[in-house]
Amino acid sequence: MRIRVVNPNTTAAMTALIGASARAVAGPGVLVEAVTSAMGPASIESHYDEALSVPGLLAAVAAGEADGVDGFVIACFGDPGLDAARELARGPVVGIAEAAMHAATLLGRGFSVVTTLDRTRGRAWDLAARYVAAGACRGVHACAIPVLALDADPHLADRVTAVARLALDQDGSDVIVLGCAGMAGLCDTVSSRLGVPVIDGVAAGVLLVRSLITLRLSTSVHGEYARPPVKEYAGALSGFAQGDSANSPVSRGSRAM
Ligand code: 2AL
Repeated sequence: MRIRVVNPNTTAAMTALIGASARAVAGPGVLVEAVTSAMGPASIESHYDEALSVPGLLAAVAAGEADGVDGFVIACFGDPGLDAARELARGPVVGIAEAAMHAATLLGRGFSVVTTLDRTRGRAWDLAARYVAAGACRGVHACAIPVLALDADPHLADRVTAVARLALDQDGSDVIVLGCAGMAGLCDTVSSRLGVPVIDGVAAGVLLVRSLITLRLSTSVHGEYARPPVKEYAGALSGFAQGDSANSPVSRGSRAM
């Protein structure tokens, strides 16, 4: 089984961290292919970044389709391009916020998210409103560290632990969700310090996709996630038009289910 984990920002060092977290849980018989988006922002921490990360993400999904991978994880906590990726891929596609928030609801009555910058909190709330029942997400807290500063911060685990401890107290939550793919290595440390489950969406996403593939389940093409209609795309995005597979960065595969 091949699972492609796409880092939709263009920072290869972060992809290496994401790949290590994914491989640590993938299990035997699962080949994890961690790839970096070829175009877009170096990190995703605004709505603008997120919007402009989507073409690169979709190109990476299309390349995975052409290579015959079995499923995808979108390894950014804003889950950029998730619905669009589902329209392109034959296999299941899961976002890391989606995977982590769903997992959190299986482990406690309420969870808190610990994310990077304050300005990314709104997106996390939007995703919680989409994915989980009202009240399940009890708080979203920022640790005020930019995405690309995470791996160089010698106090990262301390900072995330302190913010998570505050979140548990303030929100009355039972579970912590880490709100950035760049926090992937912190679960065990923060969990052992706080005594609550701490969820990394990269690991949760890989195992969720693995489960769906094992169950021979994939995205339904019955309704909204049917293939996008064929039409012209203009300008810099002309190569993204569906139906012209010859030169397209998002050429189609065929999906049975
Ligand atoms: C992220 C993430 O996971 N990757 C990225 O570039 N930005 N999330 C975040 N909350 O900052």
